[in-house]
Amino acid sequence: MVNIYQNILSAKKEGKKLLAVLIDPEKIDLNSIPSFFEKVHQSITTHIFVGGSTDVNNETENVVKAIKKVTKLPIVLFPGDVQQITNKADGILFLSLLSGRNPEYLIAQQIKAAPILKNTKLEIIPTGYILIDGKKETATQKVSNTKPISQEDLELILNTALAGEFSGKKLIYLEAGSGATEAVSQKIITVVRNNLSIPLIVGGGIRSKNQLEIAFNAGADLVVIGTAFENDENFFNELKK
Ligand code: 1GP
Repeated sequence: MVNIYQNILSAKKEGKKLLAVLIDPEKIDLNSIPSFFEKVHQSITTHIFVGGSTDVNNETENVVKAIKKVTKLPIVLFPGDVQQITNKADGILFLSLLSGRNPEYLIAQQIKAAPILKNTKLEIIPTGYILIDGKKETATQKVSNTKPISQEDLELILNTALAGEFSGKKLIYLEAGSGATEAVSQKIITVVRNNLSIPLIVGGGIRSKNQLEIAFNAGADLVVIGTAFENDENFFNELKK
């Protein structure tokens, strides 16, 4: 059995940086998965995240099954809502949208998910999810009907991350939103990292090796990249093992 969270903790302790490729079930073609994963396996990718703000065709389970056939990397659900839960994955980021004030995404979706998760063997990883302004209105914003925190409001970002840790979240995820024009700044990552004990995930708008290194060097333990790989699979060549 994979122990996703323990592996993240060990990597953090050893200073080994982790990269998750985010696969949006609405955007990937099932037939392209084997060739896509040939590239994934040649790269420094350590995790596969599957999810999106919406999944209107209920494709998540089929996509996870197809991925499972071609990889041994841990598959972690990153669901936009309760409909996207499938026991075919290895784990789930059990997200609370801490930056927002919409009870639906703070606790109501989680209550709906509870009886489903109780009957799965998914590793459940409580995650404080913090939406930060990436200078582009994102799907998460629209679906959750919440506002992101301004990148200028460092104090609110830090206090939100700390509140997450103090309420027992095992991970904090700083999210600029898929396709963000401005990724979470180096300064924000550094300040949050220096004050947090639990592992830190950063994602949204990272589309170059340089940006990835900036995020890692600033203190992100795990970086999530989706759009850059969707737009150009050659990006994997820049991230070879
Ligand atoms: C979005 O953080 C992820 O939820 C990844 O964002 O698609 O911009 O890489 P990108």
